[in-house]
Amino acid sequence: MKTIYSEKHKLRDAKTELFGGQLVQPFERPSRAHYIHDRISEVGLGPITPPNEYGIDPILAIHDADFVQFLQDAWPLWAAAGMKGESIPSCWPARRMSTKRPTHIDGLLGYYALAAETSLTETTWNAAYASAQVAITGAHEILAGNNAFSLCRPPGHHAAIDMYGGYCFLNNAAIAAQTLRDNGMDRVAIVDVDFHHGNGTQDIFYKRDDVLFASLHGDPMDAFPHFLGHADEVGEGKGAGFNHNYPMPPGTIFETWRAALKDALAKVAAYKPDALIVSLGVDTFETDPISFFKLNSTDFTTYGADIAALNLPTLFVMEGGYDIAEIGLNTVNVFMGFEGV
Ligand code: SP5
Ligand code: ZN
Repeated sequence: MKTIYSEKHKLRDAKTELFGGQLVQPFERPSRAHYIHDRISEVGLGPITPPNEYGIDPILAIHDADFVQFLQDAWPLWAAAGMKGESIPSCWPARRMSTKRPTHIDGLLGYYALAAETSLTETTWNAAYASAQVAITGAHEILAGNNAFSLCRPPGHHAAIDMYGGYCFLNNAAIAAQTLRDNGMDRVAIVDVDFHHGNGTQDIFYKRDDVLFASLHGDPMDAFPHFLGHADEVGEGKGAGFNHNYPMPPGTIFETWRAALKDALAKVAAYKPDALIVSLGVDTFETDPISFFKLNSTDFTTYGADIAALNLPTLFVMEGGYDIAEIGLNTVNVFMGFEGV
């Protein structure tokens, strides 16, 4: 299987993440992609190639133009306001407050952020843009009849139509799905196996029946993003019945998780999509520092084979995973299972 990878991911290298009341080194850091890249080379999974340049239009097919402009303007505005650290939101339009879009950068950050842990930096936009190109290039591999892995970094599944956060800025998997739709595919399914609920992807496709979304994740009662991902969120309007959430409690073991995956895959099979996109986060691993599922390394191989059994054109898009020493092994194990090696 071919991997698409851009060196530009290194431009996303924030120094700060708000975690437990302290500013710590971000869990989502450049070495994540390096470990995955190295493991792919080590096992000889297939060629690793840079993305093509598809421009801004496929991004604007998913995200609001004012939001995309904000991602580019935020750092210059922050710096011009004389701020000393990285760009962190500190206030929000909470219940019964105005939804008018403010002009001051502090207001804009609260307007477009869904969480405070994700600092913006001078070159974050450049990395997010390159990550989206990696996803779009992967979608074009699917259109050409090949399965592929888009080694996206920064990740994307928390990014909504007009919101960033959860280490995500542009929704790479959603942009890839829309690329498939805009190039002749009628139905696309997205299965999100990252530990966290894919709130952004759900938001984007919630009222649509042409992209089915299923997410397995830590129950939002206990886990980020806390405010979306419940089982009763099933889609709206035309989209009713095309959104499937599988929230699971702390300590969930593979047997339970795999039963949920099989249920989700059965729904995908019944939908008869032209292609499958897997939002692949390996933060379900037992020693992930911010998550609470109990998958071990061989479980990733097992579920890779479960996904292959669908026999659909499949694009894997990288999302989370923060036990960095094991991220290469766990990610590539999914592909080993998928390819039956
Ligand atoms: C792409 C992705 O995996 N994003 C995850 C973003 C999670 N950010 C908030 C994490 C808050 C974690 N609190 C964990 C407490 C652990 N004891
Ligand atoms: Zn995650």
